[in-house]
Amino acid sequence: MAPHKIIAATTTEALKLVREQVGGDALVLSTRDTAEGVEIVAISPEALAKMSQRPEVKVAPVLSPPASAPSFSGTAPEDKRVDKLLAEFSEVKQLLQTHLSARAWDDMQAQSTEKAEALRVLLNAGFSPQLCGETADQLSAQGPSDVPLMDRLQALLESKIQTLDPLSVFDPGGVFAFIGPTGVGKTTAIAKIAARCVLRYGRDQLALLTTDTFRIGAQEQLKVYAKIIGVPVVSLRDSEDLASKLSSMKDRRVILLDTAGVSQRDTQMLEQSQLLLEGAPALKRILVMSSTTDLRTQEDVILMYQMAEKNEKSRAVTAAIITKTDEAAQIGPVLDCLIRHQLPLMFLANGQRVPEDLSQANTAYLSHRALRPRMLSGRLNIPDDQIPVHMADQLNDWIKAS
Ligand SMILES: Nc1nc2c(ncn2[C@@H]2O[C@H](COP(=O)(O)OP(=O)(O)O)[C@@H](O)[C@H]2O)c(=O)[nH]1
Ligand SMILES: [Mg+2]
Repeated sequence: MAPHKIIAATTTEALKLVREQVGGDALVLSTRDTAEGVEIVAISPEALAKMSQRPEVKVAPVLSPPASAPSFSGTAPEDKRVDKLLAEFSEVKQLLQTHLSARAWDDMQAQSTEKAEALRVLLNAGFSPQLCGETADQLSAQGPSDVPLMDRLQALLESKIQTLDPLSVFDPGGVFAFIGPTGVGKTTAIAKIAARCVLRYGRDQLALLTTDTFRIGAQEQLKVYAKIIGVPVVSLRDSEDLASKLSSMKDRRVILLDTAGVSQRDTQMLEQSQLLLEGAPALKRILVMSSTTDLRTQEDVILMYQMAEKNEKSRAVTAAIITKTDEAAQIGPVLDCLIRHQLPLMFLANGQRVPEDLSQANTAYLSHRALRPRMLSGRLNIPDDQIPVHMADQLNDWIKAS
């Protein structure tokens, strides 16, 4: 159960051996260059836990121990010391991982300039380290090719975006709730889609509903659009209301439900999810995602919605809409979330005009634009020497693939 010392010609090989001999979750304790090659000392988490267990010392029963006798009873100061050690250990681990990542990056640049270039392009386009690592691996697995790198990357990205024909979504009919945080463009998207539904199914086959009773004026916005296209709008307040309103609209083929613009971290979001679950169990969810939202916030939104509606297949998101592609400098982050969560993309909204600025998802356009961010300043690009820091957590994946 002691730490393992492993020596190999390159860091990549040494880490491969660590993975094989100590396990995928091995903790690297030290690394250095030796005459025989790169030396890595690693330990498994189980062995570390065993080593850090406090010794069980049997103290002879004495009536009054001497004042200087050490205490082994697991006192609070002792616990603090262990916590401090663990915190220091995790800091050292982070440092080593970044250091190893830098070496793996050097190795990669030396061995496969295409793979390194692919990583550089994808990271600068705003994709997550996870997707960057995976896509660069796929590219290098294709082997040598005469096709330019950007074209190959574009094709790879394109193949990862799932799309859905809007007709297949709305033709069967039903209740469609548009969900997403404040200001992403839900109401505007509903207005654009409603105009298309009127043309396809007729005015008497469509109704608009809103749960957006939180903000003054929110319903007015929908009412204005509804008036223009000549369809009714109903406001909802509680779950009973929703169920009864829906049953009174059985003759309508498509019902578009506008939800309140609440933060994903607000309790109102949970209340609203509950209202939809109870009032319309068969409802389909359409997630509206703005391309101007940053990667972490977008991820947070998706995870919070998943938590609010957990464990029910029927509650999964049916389709996604990406809005504000006209405003975003880069669309990598929103595409990244779409791809990693396997959300089928239905529409793209590229402007404020109702009903014009809405088009069916075009994967070739999306991947082309994603790889060529419209940044005015190249100064925001990630410098080469910082790439390993961004990719440190992906280190294990690199080693696995190489
Ligand atoms: N530039 C741009 N603005 C949009 C787009 N979609 C919606 N908006 C604007 O974003 C703002 C918020 O839209 P709204 O539909 O009220 O968002 P909601 O809170 O999610 O319902 C409004 O000013 C819309 O005109 C789009 O695709 N591009
Ligand atoms: Mg709204």
